[in-house]
Amino acid sequence: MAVNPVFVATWRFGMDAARAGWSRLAQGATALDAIEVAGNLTEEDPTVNSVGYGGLPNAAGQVELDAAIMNGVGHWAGSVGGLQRTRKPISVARRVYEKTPHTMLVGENARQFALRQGFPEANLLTPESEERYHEWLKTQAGADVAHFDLGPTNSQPPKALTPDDHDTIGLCALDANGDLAVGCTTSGMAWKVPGRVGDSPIIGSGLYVDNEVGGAAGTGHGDEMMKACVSFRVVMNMERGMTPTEACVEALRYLMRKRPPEAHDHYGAALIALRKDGLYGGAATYSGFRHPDRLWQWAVATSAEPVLHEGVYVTLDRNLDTLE
Ligand code: SD4
Repeated sequence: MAVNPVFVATWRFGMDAARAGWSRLAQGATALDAIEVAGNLTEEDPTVNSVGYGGLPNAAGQVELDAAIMNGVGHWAGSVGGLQRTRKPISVARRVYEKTPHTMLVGENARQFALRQGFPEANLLTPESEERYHEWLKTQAGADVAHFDLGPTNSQPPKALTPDDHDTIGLCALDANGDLAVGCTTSGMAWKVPGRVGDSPIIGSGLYVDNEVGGAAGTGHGDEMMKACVSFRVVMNMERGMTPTEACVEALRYLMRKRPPEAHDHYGAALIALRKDGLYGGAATYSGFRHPDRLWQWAVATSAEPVLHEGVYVTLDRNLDTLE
């Protein structure tokens, strides 16, 4: 029996991805293909400065991309970390699982793999992202930014997010066959320490899907989120019978419970989830994403025109649907 397709994407700019993904699903595309198309759309948009071409660089001025794709059918996953000078990283991630016996490739060797697969070498900096990098450099007072550690160490509270730090696109799709796929693609945190890989390409952290249960994807402070395998937890919560929203809320609370309060007062973490039956949901930490410049919004398409959702905002003991 044909299922009504659903496409869910993180953030307001995910509206375009949701529209493109859903339209593919409506034409009969698989969830996996719809995820790739929607991911590419965002990666190729130079105005989105946190994903793909036009993404903000690391402290050394290099754009390092993280991306992953996971197919519910066959439980396949492919992923790339720290990929430089290559456009469409989610497509490279798909090639990793389609063309190699492996799941994740990183750094220069991931780039060499992409070249061999026919992805041309590309400059990922736009004039705008380069200018913003030079503006940021001026604030660093001549430090050797390519070699120093930025901000507090792991044993201290995480650095509060700035608007530059967020906006990974996380994607969940349910196709007309009732199959699921998920994706995640990002340039990661702006001005990160060179070589840093975030949660987005880590299966179970940035994304996870179980074709019998549902899928999930995350955005926010990856160094926090990967400590709790949040996407895996969301899917396991749904398997135990929670709704997608309840599953996201519980996973965020788990992360907050595990980390000291001074840590979770500072970070933003947000999750989307899509269940096998088409029910969807999302949630974010109130402390990180309550700022008017950084509202937790996510796009859902169940028909040609997606709808923008906001919230649920979560503290350790309360759910707050919208800003107070
Ligand atoms: C990272 N999770 O690299 C990404 C960044 C992000 O919203 O999603 N920010 O940590």
